[in-house]
Amino acid sequence: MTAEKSSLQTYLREKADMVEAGLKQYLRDDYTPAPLKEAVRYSLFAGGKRIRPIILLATMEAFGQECRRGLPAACAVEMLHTYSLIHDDLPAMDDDDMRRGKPSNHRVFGEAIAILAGDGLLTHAFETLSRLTEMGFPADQVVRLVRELSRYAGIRGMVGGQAADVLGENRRLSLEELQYIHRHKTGDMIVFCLRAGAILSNVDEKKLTAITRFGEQIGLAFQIHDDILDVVGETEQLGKKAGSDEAKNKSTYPSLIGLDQSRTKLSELISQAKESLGEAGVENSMLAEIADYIITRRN
Ligand code: GRG
Repeated sequence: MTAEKSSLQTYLREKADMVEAGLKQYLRDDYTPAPLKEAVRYSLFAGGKRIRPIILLATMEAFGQECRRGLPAACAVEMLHTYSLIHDDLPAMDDDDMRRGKPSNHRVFGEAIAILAGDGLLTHAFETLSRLTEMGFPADQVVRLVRELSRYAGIRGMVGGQAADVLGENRRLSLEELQYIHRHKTGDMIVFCLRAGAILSNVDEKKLTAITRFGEQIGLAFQIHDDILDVVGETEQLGKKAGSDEAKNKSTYPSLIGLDQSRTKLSELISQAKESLGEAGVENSMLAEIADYIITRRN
């Protein structure tokens, strides 16, 4: 069955299963102490959607590659993403008790082990990424991805966005400030996934630029939809407490421009994103369906 013919749900399930198996393979069990191991496994296998690694694999397929070869990069992204969720839930950050439908990591294992589980996943992500060499990718391509992941997850990327978010708490932000936070905190990891899939497919600069733009557009859309879900979603379905943005006095798209305008902005972003896909020459790939899924998902 080709990727185009399978339904989106089947496609997401198949790819999530591939990621699940890869995570087990690359995490391994050969480390101690046991509470650290349990805390790492608790969050990594707590039922995340795996949308970031799926985007990376789908990008490789869109550019005609055998996506399994990108599995080390896909798993590295999910490890890094899971670290960011564990740290985001800590009392010093968002102070959330629930994540992925379960008590958050520090509520089960305590703050010290939760911080270390996050640190461990962040570090292990780079060991996992380096395993691309075992898939036959040349060292210079792997080093390029190490640099890209450091850039998009680090101080110029996700961590920078998170810092701006923390510093902006309890203050009404301008739309520009909020967009900056969303672009970096959430968007940059999605941009990395698209760029990594494209780089591993050896695309030219023009296509890389177009696919990066697609990532920026769906990354912002992902977070705006997340803001909307926090207002209209149900705690049980979300797997975390609904209404927490308002309770924490956070600036969000709905709080700044209202629900209707937030939805309009979402549709605009997705149609622009599809134009970017066209410029990258992959408008008929699963990436187009994933863009639609991002703004219709319920959790
Ligand atoms: C503390 C050193 C240090 C760094 C902090 C915490 C952090 C770095 C960054 C936060 C990044 C963050 C939590 C962004 C929010 C992105 C978001 C919408 C997450 C939810 O992603 P989903 O919906 O969740 O893909 P699942 O559970 O499906 O994986």
